[in-house]
Amino acid sequence: MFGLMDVFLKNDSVSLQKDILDHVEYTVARSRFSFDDFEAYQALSHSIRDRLIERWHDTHLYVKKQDPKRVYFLSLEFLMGRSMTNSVINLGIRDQYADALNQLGFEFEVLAEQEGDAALGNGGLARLSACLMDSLATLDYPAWGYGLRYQYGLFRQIILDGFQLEQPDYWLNFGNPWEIERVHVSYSVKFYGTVEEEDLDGERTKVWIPGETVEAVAYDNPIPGYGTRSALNLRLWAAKPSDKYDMESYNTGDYINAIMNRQKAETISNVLYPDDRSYQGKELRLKQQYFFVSASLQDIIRRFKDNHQNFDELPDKVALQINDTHPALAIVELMRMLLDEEHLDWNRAFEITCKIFSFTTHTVEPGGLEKVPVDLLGHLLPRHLQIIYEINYKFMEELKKIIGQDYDRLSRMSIIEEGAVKNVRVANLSIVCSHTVNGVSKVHLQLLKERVFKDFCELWPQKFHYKTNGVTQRRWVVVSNPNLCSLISKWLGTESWIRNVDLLGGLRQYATDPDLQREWKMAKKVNKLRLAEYIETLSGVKVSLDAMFDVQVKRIHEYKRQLLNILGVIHRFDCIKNMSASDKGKVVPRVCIIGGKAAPGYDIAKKIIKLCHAVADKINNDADVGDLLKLVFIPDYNVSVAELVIPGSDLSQHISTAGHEASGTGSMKFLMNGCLLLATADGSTVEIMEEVGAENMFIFGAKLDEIPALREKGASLKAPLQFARVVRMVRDGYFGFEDYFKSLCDTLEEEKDFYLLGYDFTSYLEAQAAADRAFVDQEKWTQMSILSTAGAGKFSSDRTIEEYAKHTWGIEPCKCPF
Ligand code: 26Y
Repeated sequence: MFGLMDVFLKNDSVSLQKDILDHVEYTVARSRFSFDDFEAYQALSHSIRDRLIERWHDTHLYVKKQDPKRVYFLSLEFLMGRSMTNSVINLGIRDQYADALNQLGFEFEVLAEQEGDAALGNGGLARLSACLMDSLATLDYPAWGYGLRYQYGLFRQIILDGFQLEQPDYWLNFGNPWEIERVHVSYSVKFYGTVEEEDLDGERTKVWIPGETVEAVAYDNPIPGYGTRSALNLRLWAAKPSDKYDMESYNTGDYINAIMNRQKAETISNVLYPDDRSYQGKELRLKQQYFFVSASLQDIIRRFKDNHQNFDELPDKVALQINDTHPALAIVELMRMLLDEEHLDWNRAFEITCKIFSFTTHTVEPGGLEKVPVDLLGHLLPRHLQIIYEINYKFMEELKKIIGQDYDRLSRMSIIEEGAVKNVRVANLSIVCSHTVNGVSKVHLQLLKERVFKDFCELWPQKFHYKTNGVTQRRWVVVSNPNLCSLISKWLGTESWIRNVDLLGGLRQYATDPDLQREWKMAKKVNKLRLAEYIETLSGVKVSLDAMFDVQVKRIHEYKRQLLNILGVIHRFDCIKNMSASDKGKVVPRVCIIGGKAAPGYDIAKKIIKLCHAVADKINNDADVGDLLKLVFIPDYNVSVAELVIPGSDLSQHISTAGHEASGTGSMKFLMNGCLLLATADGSTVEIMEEVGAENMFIFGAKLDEIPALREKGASLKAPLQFARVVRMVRDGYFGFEDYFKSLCDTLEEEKDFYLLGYDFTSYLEAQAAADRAFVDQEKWTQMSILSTAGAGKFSSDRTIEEYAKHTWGIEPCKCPF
């Protein structure tokens, strides 16, 4: 008889070597006596995947048997990055694999570099989804992620002559060993057509006769937890042509055209929209949204029906989390299924639905909320539009009873926006039909109350909460910063902080210890060296390791104010140029690093990228400046680039105009890695300040409550002379391209300076000067750096998930006992 332990895959070096070689021969189909790095990577990843699958099966069987309430995390975007290193670390078999590979003549790190990023998302929201999945798995929660398997992820950013060009990211070209294709897990998703009424047992029932049917096929991605055998599933849907309803077109004789039309179905999951703010009512985008929620809900309801018949039990077994409004059609789809397929009456269906959904918003701008033209929705999903109208009608009737005939307010709160083009307000739908609405930071909730969802917050104050975002310390320290990781474990005397990040606070007591300080600085140096080599390979710019590495990496947006950063760099350059030789000796050398993608249609953001390059060209080739100042743009910023850049930074900038960043999660990654923050009091930095103390950060800029008055003043707010001077340098063509930069400079004119760069410039320069002074005193700087890491505990996604689990989803851990 086998014991259970005997059937698990073995993790000793010899077994792993055999396993890898078997995959070389039988999976990759190369000779075990001759294979290159990429083939070794493929074989290695398949060997790791086998181990993932084992745990993933065990977790599923166990959870299925226990049948607890599960959370389903619906998101149109997941930025998973690479999987290999993260997987072996979470499985606890990194060293064993490194050993086995050494025996075979390969190096783990080298093979890890062969992997491309899974970039199925734009930015913050998408990376947050990935961090939350890691925490859900680590904390043994019964959870699933659902999303779309785009053929093309976020575009690759190429820089040509300083201009951004976009190239497709065909990430599946070389196969994806981390996913499992499930040809038998597929559902039909319907579009278009008409709604008819039918008699069913004497009752009138709506029947949707679709005009098009597309098949959704599941691709499963195991998500391993750290220090547990739990592995969750991230199920991504791909569109395939359906063969179920199409006999007609074949019989008409136009065989070739019939095939071509079927192929069109696949376009639904072809490409990720590269915009992370503005929403345009595009049919394909709406199709993507519905395609993904319909397949996910069919899957979820099928799973529920395996063990249950009574839909009143659904809220006890299912929590549906919608990540921003993008999956909001799930609400309407569930209503449709309960009404038209399960034949529940309206009130029962609606009550069940509202108990199941919770909604997190990542938006601060009322203008950034999703709207879908009624005509578009009605054409694509005729039955859903009827349901939306019905929900709205009932909501409006209820609302009138509460607030009376206040028509302005009624029209603001309506799910339907009236006007020349009628729209469905997706956020209003999400609020009305969710039991909880969460913001992503403390100030974000305040903004929701005062600005974004004011009317709703007044109506249902108990519905609105916030869960401060977090990031996973597994990816952002253990995987990306092994030096710091072992240092922390050594000084805390335990590795437990990897699962219980509050323990990082234990570093505080050693913040001034000279031994820790020395080791801390050394770890930073090693990471800076790695980053410096990367910069040199990419741009040919040699940078000094003694300089302060000052980094701003994130999507390019006017509100994030990369332009303020660049203007600050120009000012620094200008000062150095005008300095006496003796003053130059006092300058703290800086390497300013900027990276990030601009949405392809976002003209001003693209100009900011070009300006960065133009300024860099000038500065980096100026003999007077030398090593005192360098400016580098890191192209194609993504998760794996972040893993390299963040550990190697001394200072990082989070400088959005107050009131514009819902949270910001980059700041948390830098903080964990002991980088000091130069920041405005916006989004998550407000809470970071509470944890690490403002004295350990460089805070500047107008405060949230000052902004409206400042904007009111507009042109009468005189920008400081220093600001006018640097803007003039750009305008007058000091960096070339004056015609091209004209419209960018125009946004900085006093009456147009919406993001208040001029107003904040002086305090920005002061904060920068404070950072310089602190850097000179390396002992003090290192202490601040240690205290930053020590204060990062709150910003683990483990804490975020615990809060969601307890207060929003009502789920408990379900830990597989073996
Ligand atoms: C509708 C479509 C165009 C769209 C696509 C992506 C709209 C928005 C987005 C993404 C938004 C996003 O990433 N928001 C960011 O979410 C982070 C996680 O909560 C926050 O930290 C960050 O402040 C916020 O801008």
